[in-house]
Amino acid sequence: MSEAVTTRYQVCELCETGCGLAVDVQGERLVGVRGNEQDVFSRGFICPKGLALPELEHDPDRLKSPVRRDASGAFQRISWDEALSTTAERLKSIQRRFGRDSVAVYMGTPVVHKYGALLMRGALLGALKTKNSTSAGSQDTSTRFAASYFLYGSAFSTPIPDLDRTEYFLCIGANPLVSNGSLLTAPNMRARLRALRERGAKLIVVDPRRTETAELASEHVAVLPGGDAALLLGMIQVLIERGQTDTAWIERHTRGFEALARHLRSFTPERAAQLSGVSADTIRRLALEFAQASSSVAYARVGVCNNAFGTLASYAVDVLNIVAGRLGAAGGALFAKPAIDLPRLARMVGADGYARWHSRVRRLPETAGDIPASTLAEEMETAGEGQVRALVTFAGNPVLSTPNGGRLARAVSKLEFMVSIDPYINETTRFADVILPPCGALSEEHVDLFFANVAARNVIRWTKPAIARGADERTDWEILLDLSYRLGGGPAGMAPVDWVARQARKMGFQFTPASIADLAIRMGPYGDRFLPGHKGLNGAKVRASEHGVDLGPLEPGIEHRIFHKHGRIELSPPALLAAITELSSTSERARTDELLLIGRRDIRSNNSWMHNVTKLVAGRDRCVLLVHPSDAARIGIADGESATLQSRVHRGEVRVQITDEMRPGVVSLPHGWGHAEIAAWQRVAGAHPGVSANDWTDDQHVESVVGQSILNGVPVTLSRTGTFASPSA
Ligand SMILES: Nc1nc2c(c(=O)[nH]1)N[C@H]1C(S)=C(S)[C@@H](COP(=O)(O)OP(=O)(O)OC[C@H]3O[C@@H](n4cnc5c(=O)[nH]c(N)nc54)[C@H](O)[C@@H]3O)O[C@H]1N2
Ligand SMILES: Nc1nc2c(c(=O)[nH]1)N[C@H]1C(S)=C(S)[C@@H](COP(=O)(O)OP(=O)(O)OC[C@H]3O[C@@H](n4cnc5c(=O)[nH]c(N)nc54)[C@H](O)[C@@H]3O)O[C@H]1N2
Ligand code: SF4
Ligand SMILES: [Mo]
Repeated sequence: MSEAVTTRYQVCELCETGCGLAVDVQGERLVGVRGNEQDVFSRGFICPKGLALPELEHDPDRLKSPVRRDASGAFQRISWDEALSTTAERLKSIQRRFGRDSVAVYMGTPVVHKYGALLMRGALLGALKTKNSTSAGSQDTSTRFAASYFLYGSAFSTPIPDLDRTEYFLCIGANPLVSNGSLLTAPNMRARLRALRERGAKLIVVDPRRTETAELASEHVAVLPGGDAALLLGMIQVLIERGQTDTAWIERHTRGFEALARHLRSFTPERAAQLSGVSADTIRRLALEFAQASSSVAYARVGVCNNAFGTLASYAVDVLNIVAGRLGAAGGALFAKPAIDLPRLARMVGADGYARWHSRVRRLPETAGDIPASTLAEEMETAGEGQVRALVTFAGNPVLSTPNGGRLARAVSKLEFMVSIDPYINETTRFADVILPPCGALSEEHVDLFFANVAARNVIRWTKPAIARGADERTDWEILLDLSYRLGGGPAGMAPVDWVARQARKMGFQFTPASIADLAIRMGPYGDRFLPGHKGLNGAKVRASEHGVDLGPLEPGIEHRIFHKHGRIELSPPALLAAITELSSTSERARTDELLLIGRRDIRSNNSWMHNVTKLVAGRDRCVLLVHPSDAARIGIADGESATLQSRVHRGEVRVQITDEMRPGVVSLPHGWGHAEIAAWQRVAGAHPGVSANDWTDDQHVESVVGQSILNGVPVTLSRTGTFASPSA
């Protein structure tokens, strides 16, 4: 007789949306995943990636135990104890000989999705104490972090659009219909954006490509890649000049407005038009519409964060909201009030800051604890004190996700030692000496942490593991903690606390993410503060609510997210006034045969790592270069042909798809492909290899405030294969 199917409730951690899942289990085997209709946050929504979770969990190519690379390059199974002790000894030995900075750390996106990993990442960093620590965040969010740090005094003060109430949504460099929303955790974007249009509100999409989101919009503005800062500053200047700013609000809540206004004088709509590729009339009209709508909000994401003026543009988005009186207002940009107060937690553990240290070779600044990922290869290749000799990657694939990935692969292959915490042998981890694979995400608890700070509704969920893990499987945080102890550290990453934790551990007490989360909830804005009989929240109460605890809609107000000692929003931070000056002296792009390369995401894909699931890669090839018909005609290439794409750092073949979705002069290639090298270890991905966009992006071309990689707006030339494109000056 077959066992009965039971349903358990979990949260999907594959993307920022965090949909509630109903997980059907037979015995301990996962048999199906559905959206959980009772989930207080997502109310049953689920996307194709969530539905593919069983295939992902059961993927036969996932590593189930630690492995070591032997002399022939093959991976051999080893025990946890051997893997962890080898790793700790090698890392310690390298740091003893070459100093702390000789070990670099790269952490990828999944770290931010998992509360245990996020709370324990500090343990590893505290044990290693290297300044060469970087993450995927330095590829997509450092600019946003810096803008918030300057404006509000915390990198983690992140306003989000009040989508469900706004009358005017200016969506810039984001494609929420495909990404499901980023720094905007709101399930079911399609329904939300449709509802927005149906109630008569306007949706304006600013993007060099007519995206899936733009198809739903009232208006699509095809900006030039990298042109957003100029466009936004031009709009702000129009509002100042026309007296359309909210003077009373500005006076009460901000400082530095006069200095900003002086700096913006030269940003007339005509000047902004030259730099943004959007006409002066459109800039004027958008600005006035924005100010005159009964409510409005501007929001920007990856297309803006990782372009040439990413910090300035991220700051300008908020300044536009601020001068129009939209920050902290219903239908404008609101701050969440999560049960675990992320900005305060980040300050406590030292994760918040800017330029507290710099990279060795190029002197690029740290932002929120990360130096830019684009420094990795040069730090490995450049001899001298502090040269990187070893690498730890944790849930990342920098060879495919960071600029000039080919250079990074060559540098990584020459390291003295490398360890990766990852379930897959991927384009990066294939160089690791040791790989430590975690159990599947559904075998871990979930607590809403990072993304609750940018969620469209205040909720907290604490779910139990939906499926049991194998006896020899470990969670990410257990791996991090064990390794940290072996390196001489502990769970906090702070010497005195770690010393106490080590003593407590000898007596059998284990510091866990759960105990930290419980503490953070109890001391948070809804917490019981450890008072007996108090109605507030604690970990046990949250855990007892299977479908989550609803804490209500976002509320107007900004006070809880201003961390400057003076208590006001800083509108004139020197670094940003300097960036305005830098932008205003930029010259208009000369007309050449040069094209600008931008990225693209796909609903069934997630960066580089879900291409080993058949149903997520089936169908037509998605790793194609989108080219406007006028560019294709000029170059002489036909739809479906292969052509040669060349940048400063790379020349290679791509398959072309001709479409008028693109702004002329701009081409688009998705990142995260290029799996030919790993066909032996990821059989499905290897059969759908594609090419890696980051072979063409440039590690030496970075944004000026935080040094974030410029992954959107990379100069390239395209030519018929066999003909030679002369590189543009
Ligand atoms: N050209 C270009 N490049 C880009 C971008 C772009 O738009 N254009 N986007 C950038 C952005 S936004 C990002 S975030 C980065 C992403 O960069 P990365 O984070 O480096 O890349 P991912 O492909 O997300 O890699 C995730 C890795 O984590 C592993 N993994 C999955 N789940 C778990 C888990 O539970 N535990 C552990 N330990 N490992 C796990 C996967 O196997 C995979 O190897 O790429 C950036 N690169
Ligand atoms: N299905 C799916 N979902 C994902 C991911 C995924 O890979 N697949 N990745 C996840 C991750 S790590 C992140 S960070 C988020 C990203 O979430 P989003 O930012 O919403 O997603 P992108 O598709 O990168 O959107 C960037 C848009 O910017 C446009 N763009 C490029 N350059 C410029 C420019 O200079 N100016 C302007 N205005 N626009 C520009 C691009 O055409 C693109 O449409 O998505 C997350 N969700
Ligand atoms: S949108 Fe899809 S991938 Fe993202 S959390 Fe929801 S189900 Fe998971
Ligand atoms: Mo990202």
